[in-house]
Amino acid sequence: TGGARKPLALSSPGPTNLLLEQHAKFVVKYSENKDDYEFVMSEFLRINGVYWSLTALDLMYAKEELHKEEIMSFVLQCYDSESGGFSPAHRHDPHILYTLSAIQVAATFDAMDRLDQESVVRYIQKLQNKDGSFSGDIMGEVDNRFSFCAVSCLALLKRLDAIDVDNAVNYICSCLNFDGGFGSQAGSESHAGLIFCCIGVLSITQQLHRIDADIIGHWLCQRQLPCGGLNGRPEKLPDVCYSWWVLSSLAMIGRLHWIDSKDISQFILASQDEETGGISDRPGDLPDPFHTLFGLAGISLLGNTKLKTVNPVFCMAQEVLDRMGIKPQLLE
Ligand code: GRG
Ligand code: ZN
Repeated sequence: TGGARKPLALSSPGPTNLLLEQHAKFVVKYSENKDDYEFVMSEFLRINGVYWSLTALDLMYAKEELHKEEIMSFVLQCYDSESGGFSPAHRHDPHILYTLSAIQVAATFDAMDRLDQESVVRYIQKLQNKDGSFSGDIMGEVDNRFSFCAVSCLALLKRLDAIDVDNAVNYICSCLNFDGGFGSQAGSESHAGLIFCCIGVLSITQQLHRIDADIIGHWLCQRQLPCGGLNGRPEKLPDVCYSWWVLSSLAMIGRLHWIDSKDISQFILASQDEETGGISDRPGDLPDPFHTLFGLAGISLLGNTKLKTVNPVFCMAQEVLDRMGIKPQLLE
């Protein structure tokens, strides 16, 4: 394939080593930049930004750089006791997306006992619809991302019994497309991010036999472009975050070795910012905590031993899941 690959190869090789210290500094600085106008607009103010930053640091063995008590008090400020859900920030509206981030942060800090677990479980339970799907909040929008969030929250809370799991899985399976992939709802176009969510639900619920791993594995491998990076669906640009959505999906179905790991590593490494630290969506763009986490998590999945092992389903350090005794299904 060498000849065909050249025109779209990486134009400049960029960094080729993993710049761990710079990334830890980048993430910590991001979280401390509180007076900056840009900070007000930035992700660390939102609870999902806290999850990205904390998990990135944890994978780099640098979680202690963040102040546990300060962060847990922010998490609890995001709690909406009326509904039982978490909002992105104090006095905003609760949503299942932010509820997952809150639980992931609490789990990583070994602080699950600070949550009002019964009320959180009830919040999630109420979001399940008759057909097994999940709404993201009281507005009612249905999306397989929300099924993933609901099922992972309940797995972390050890309360999967609170929902109709069979129905949740049946809904996911009803979204399977002819190309072997999944979209956001029944009939929607296949997308690597949604495939991650759907395979994630099947993995947590031990139902991976319901999909054809070969067909979906091929679709996922076709996301790799000549430059080494992966896109989320055909005809789209490569993006570092898809290294995570695709590689973790392949890892769950035991097909990670199907992809060219040298080329994808090189693409992620080339997306590092040598000056500021941090990883961006593709070489030459500005770094952010989201792509820094998913770039690092991808590199961890590919076996880099300078990072903690990441769990492909929860995108958290494997040792956190081990400590909690949570074991999603992974195909050989
Ligand atoms: C705990 C790791 C973890 C995740 C939480 C929210 C969530 C679960 C997963 C999100 C998965 C994801 C990235 C879905 C993508 C949704 C989507 C349809 C994006 C399309 O966006 P475009 O069109 O991007 O801007 P492309 O790259 O397709 O052009
Ligand atoms: Zn991205």
